[in-house]
Amino acid sequence: MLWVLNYFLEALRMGIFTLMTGRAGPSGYGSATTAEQVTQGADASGLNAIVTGGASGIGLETARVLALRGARVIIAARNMEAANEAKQIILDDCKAAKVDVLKLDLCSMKSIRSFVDSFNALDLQLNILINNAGIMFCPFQLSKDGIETQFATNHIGHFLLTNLLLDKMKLTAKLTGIEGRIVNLSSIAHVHTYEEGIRFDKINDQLSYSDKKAYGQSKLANILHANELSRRLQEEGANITVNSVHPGLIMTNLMKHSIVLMKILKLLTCLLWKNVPQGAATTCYVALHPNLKGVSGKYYADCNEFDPSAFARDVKLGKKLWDFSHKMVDSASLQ
Ligand SMILES: NC(=O)c1ccc[n+]([C@@H]2O[C@H](COP(=O)([O-])OP(=O)(O)OC[C@H]3O[C@@H](n4cnc5c(N)ncnc54)[C@H](OP(=O)(O)O)[C@@H]3O)[C@@H](O)[C@H]2O)c1
Ligand SMILES: *C1O[C@H](CO)[C@@H](O)[C@H](O)[C@H]1NC(C)=O
Ligand SMILES: *[C@@H]1O[C@H](CO)[C@@H](O)[C@H](O)[C@H]1NC(C)=O
Repeated sequence: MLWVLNYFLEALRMGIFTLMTGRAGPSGYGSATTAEQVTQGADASGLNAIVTGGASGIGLETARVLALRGARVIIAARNMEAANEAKQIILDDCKAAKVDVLKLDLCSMKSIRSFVDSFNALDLQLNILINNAGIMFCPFQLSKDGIETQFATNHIGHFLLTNLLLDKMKLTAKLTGIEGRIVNLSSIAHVHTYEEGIRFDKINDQLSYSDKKAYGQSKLANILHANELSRRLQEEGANITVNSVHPGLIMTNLMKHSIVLMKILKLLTCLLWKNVPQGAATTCYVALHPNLKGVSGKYYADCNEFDPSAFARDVKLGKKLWDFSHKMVDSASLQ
């Protein structure tokens, strides 16, 4: 149960009092802020956004609120039935919403490539990419490409997706003069990972696999990645920001692999939990708020900036992960 202690210590470091009371931080928003509140007055009309995992949980609420503010939203989901239901929920809430649904399985590089082909066929610009889909605490399993599934879904899948969409985002930012934004869903759980941060030589090692640490490792990878990409884009002078987010603790389908444990945990720590509209607030803040103009390579929770762990701030580790991920994608596409 070391993971519970680690999460708790991290919550303490981040200011557990603010979390429990919902008191606003320096940005004027806090843990009680909802996605609608944080985007009040924002005009996203004319913007196109992709939300991965937008068929449920925080992703669905994010998609709904972006659409409510006028954005055209593409829900990228592996379960098309759930995605179409999500689309209907959004339309019921706002008749004028512009929502499309496209199939994407982040656990399969083939699926990611065909998603990007379908998206390109729509001939749309792309302003916002929300890398939200994720899985947590699952038993050891290999993806279709032979990669441990939490690392494959949460990190490698989004790595490939982001890289394949990047040219389109750069071109959009150039043509429109509007800043592109990439938001990465990470987690407080990034503090509880393997001893070496990222286990480059043991990603697929079943014997020493820990479902909790593998999740933490993948969420650490999300931050490292966002930071490395942010550096690269700044170097190129591309008008695209990349930031990571911890959405808070929210009871969603994500908990399905450890539902009993999570329910007990929630009972004991109920004041630390948020509802879904609050859970989507930080994502929407980072995706739309004018405060974030030009801000890149940062980590947010409760709509305020925080320092992530030492591993997550390690530039060398970020570069190493970038090269490692590239090799992983290249070797999988040779098979
Ligand atoms: N809830 C929390 O307390 C919490 C805390 C920290 C971070 N987060 C992060 O927040 C994000 C959203 O989580 P959530 O709580 O909203 O959970 P959720 O309701 O389970 O949403 C995750 C979504 O990702 C999708 N997904 C999973 N694997 C996929 C794949 N291979 N291809 C395409 N889509 C896939 C799921 O689709 P299926 O239904 O088909 O599986 C689901 O729609 C995750 O990245 C999570 O790590 C959540
Ligand atoms: C976050 O961003 C990078 C792209 O820079 C991607 O490779 C990484 O896996 C993303 N992860 C998620 C889930 O947001
Ligand atoms: C980048 O985007 C911002 C915000 O949309 C805009 O104000 C700025 O002019 C853009 N810069 C360039 C170089 O296009």
